[in-house]
Amino acid sequence: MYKDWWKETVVYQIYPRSFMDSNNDGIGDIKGIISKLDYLKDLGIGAIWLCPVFKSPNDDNGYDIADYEAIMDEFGTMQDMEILITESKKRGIEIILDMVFNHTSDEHEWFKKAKKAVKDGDTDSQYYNYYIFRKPVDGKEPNKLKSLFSGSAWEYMEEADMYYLHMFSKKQPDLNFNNEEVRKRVADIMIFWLNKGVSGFRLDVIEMIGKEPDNMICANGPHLHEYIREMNRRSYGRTDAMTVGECWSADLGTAIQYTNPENHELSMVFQFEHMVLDYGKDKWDYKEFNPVELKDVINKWQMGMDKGWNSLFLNNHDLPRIVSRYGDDKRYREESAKLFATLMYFLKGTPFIYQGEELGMTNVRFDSIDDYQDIESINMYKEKVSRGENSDKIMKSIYRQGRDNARTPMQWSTQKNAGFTNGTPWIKVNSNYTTINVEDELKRDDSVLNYYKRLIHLRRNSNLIIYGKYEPIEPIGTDKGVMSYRRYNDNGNEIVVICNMSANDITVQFKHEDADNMSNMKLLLSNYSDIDISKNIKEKSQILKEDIMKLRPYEAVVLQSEDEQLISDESFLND
Ligand code: TEU
Ligand code: CA
Repeated sequence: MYKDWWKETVVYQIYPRSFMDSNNDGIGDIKGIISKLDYLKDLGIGAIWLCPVFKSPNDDNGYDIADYEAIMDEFGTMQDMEILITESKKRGIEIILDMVFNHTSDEHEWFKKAKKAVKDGDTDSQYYNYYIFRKPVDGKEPNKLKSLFSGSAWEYMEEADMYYLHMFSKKQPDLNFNNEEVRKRVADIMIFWLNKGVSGFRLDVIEMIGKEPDNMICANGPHLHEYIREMNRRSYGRTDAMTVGECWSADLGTAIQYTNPENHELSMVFQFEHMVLDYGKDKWDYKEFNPVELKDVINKWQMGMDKGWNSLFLNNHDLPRIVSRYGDDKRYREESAKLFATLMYFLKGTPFIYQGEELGMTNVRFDSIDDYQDIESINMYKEKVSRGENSDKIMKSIYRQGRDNARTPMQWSTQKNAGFTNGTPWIKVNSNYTTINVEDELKRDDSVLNYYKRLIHLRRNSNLIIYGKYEPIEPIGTDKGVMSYRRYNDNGNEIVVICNMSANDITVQFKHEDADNMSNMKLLLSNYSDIDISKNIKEKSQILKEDIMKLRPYEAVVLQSEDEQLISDESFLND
């Protein structure tokens, strides 16, 4: 790979358990992914972020790793993994592995040995300090730290009269990164996978590895950046590998510290400021989404990340599907799915598309909590019901924000189980697979899937979109949920993106100089299929007099400067 290749690609995130099942056990697997590599090549992506495939008891669907250098039985074998890496590279697709180092599974060898050492008081054991054990205080938990999966973050070990820390499930004990031996083992694991040909890592909750639990510090600890720089030096920093760290609490300042190449830490981070706009007092307490807030947050990160590099995403395996969350999956499903893709993927940064997003897949509603699989939702449900809260209200919060919304099986066709498996799927398929699936959308020119193919193709063939400068275009009176911006370079090439992020018809009035500039531009892309780009090139790009443009619900309009030849012949669509 060449340096900074990851700035010029589009990444596709696969949640293996739900992507494609090749042996009819109802669980997605690596052979299933291999069988869909041509689909991904055709989509135009250049890298796969693969959620954890390592040996795991699946308490948290693979985010509880029992052996970082072995493949989970349900997903296949190390040979399957090696074939996936080779076959992906043949198609110009790099593999990015999801590494979970904040914690291991309690079934990891390290934890078994650590528990024994602690029980035996064997302080000479190298494993004694691999995890975070504390004595009870007044017969209780060492402090009030809470797990993100409900309840205390401390689990009592009767046999040793000790507690161990777990910021997630009790089967996910936190590693002690203050122990240099642990940091060395982690670096060795990344070297093992780099030697196998992977091209980078997504680093799970990396902001938590420097935690100081005795001072109630769980993220952004005092040694965090020191540990990341050390990790960089010892492993991936010696290669062109891409790294992206999951940092829920990152702000602009810390994101620049993580991603400024002069700091030798990470290539990118996933920050979540645009992904908590409908959180009330917490994730489960709903607050009405206000598109103006999304515009302001995106503008802040686009204008502010001058020294670093943004990741661009609205979906992942932990988040509800954006078309249901910020869009409208009833009246304007396809328009709003395409709208948010346009909004995000003409920005500056690396796009991360989550499996099924390219189809406009939606959230799901299962009748019973028993149909849900996600430990976060189930633990929350049990905790709140035990406190006497109304179960219907709790279920509504799971419908909105539950992680299983993103984990229903990929919808390939109208066949049984959406073509995902001939067995019984580990989680129910969303019943709308009969109308939302790859097979149908490949055939329809105006489908969400073909829109994504155009977007990805344009993006990967345009230095202007990848490296061009960014500037917001503030219409006059910007409180209506319209977001518009321009991308431009020094030789006058320019793209203008105008997005109505609402379900209403909107009349936008631009400042005269902006409207004047746009009126000389050509239409490049529209998410409404009644605008035939070739024939009505002037239609939308003619700003009506008085500098006004009318936008329909969730309408996106992309203009390009006269001399910019970004209009691609559409032949690639039928590759
Ligand atoms: O997620 C970290 C994390 O904090 C999220 O679980 C978040 O708290 C919650 O999902 C908000 O919706 C990472 C992984 O992405 C997630 O799948 C794992 O469950 C978690 O770490 C533990 O490894
Ligand atoms: Ca399987």
